[in-house]
Amino acid sequence: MRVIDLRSDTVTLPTDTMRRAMATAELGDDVLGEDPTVVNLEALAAEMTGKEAALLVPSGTMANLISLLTHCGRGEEVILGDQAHIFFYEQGGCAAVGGIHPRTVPNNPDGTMDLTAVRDSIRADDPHFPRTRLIAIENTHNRCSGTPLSAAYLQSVADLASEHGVGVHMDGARIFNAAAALNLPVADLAGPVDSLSFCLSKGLSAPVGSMVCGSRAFIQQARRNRKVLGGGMRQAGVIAAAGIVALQEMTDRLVDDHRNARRLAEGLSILRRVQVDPERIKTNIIYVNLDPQGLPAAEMVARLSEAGVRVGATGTHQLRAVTHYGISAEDIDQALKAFTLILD
Ligand code: TLP
Repeated sequence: MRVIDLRSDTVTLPTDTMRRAMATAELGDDVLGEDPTVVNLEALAAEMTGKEAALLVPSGTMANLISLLTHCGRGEEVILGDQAHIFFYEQGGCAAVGGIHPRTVPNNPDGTMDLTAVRDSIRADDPHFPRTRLIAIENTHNRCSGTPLSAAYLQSVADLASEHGVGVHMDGARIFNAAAALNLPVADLAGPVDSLSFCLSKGLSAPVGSMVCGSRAFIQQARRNRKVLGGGMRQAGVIAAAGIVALQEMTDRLVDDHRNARRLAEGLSILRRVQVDPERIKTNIIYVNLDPQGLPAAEMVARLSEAGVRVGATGTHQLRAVTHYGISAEDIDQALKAFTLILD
C-alpha cells in the first residue's frame, strides 16, 4: 500500500539530482573553512536572502539557537510569540543553553503579534528587569496555519525594534513558502530583519541542513556559536551539495504544495465533524479541528494510518497535515477518501 505521509514536509527525500550532486561534490574540512561546496552554498544563501553572509548548520533548531545566542547574552531577553516554534518546540533551548529569558506575546491567528503588545513588552532600562535584546518572528508561522507574514508587517516590526535599539531574528524555516505565497523574492522578506534562519530539509527536500543568514560580523560570531554547540561539520559538502540543488531547483515548485494544501482543505471543509477554513490556507500547513463529540485525534491518526494516510495529532481534537514534494494531487484525493470513509 502506498503511504501518503502528510505528517510534515520534513519527511521529504532527496531528489535524484541531489543524490548525484552529493556523490560528486568537491569536499574539504569545513571547520577549517576548506570545503568549497559549503562555501558555494553559503554564498548562494547570502545572495538569495540579500544578506552579507550565511552559515550552514545541521538543523532549524540549531539555527535558531545559534541566532539567539549570537544576539543575546545570559540574562537578556527575547520577545517572541506564544506559538513560536522557538518557544514551543525547541526544549526552551535558549534558556537551557544560553540563559536567555523568553518573554511571550500572544500570536494572532495569522502569526503576527500585536505591535502595541510587543512595544509594551520591551523593557525599560531598570536593574529589576532583564535587558530586551531581540524580537523573534516566524515566517511562515507553523502553528498559525502556515501563514506568511507580509513584507509590510516585517517592516513595522523592524521599525519598532530599531526605535528601541533591539534586533530582529526571523525563524524562516519555511521562508521560501512565504515568498512563493506572497509572490516576492526572499530578499524582500529578509530585508527588514537582522538575521534569519531557513531550512533546506523541509519543503526544499534536502536531506539535512539549515542556514543562518545575516551581516558578516553576525555570521562570524554565529560560526563560533555553531562550534561550541558541536555543530562544526567536517566534509559537510556532501550535505551542502544537496542544499545547492534545493535552492536552485526546488523553490519554484512550492506553489504546487500550496495548491494541494488548498485542495485538501476544501475537500475536508465539506465533511461532517471537521472544521477547516480553506481561506486560511496560504501555504502547505493545514490544521484540522475535529468535533469534540467525535473521534479523538489519536484515534483518527490510527484509523487514517490503517488506510495508508499519515497525519499528526497536535491536540486532543486537532490534526495537522502538511503537503510537500512527495505528495501529488491524486494523493490528496486518496487522503480525502480515507477521511470521508472514517468520518461519514
Ligand atoms: N518543525 C517541525 C516540528 O518540529 C514541529 C515540523 O514538523 O513542522 N522552525 C520552524 C518554524 C519549524 O517548523 C521547525 C521544524 C524548526 C524551526 C526546527 O527545524 P529542525 O526540525 O530542522 O530542527
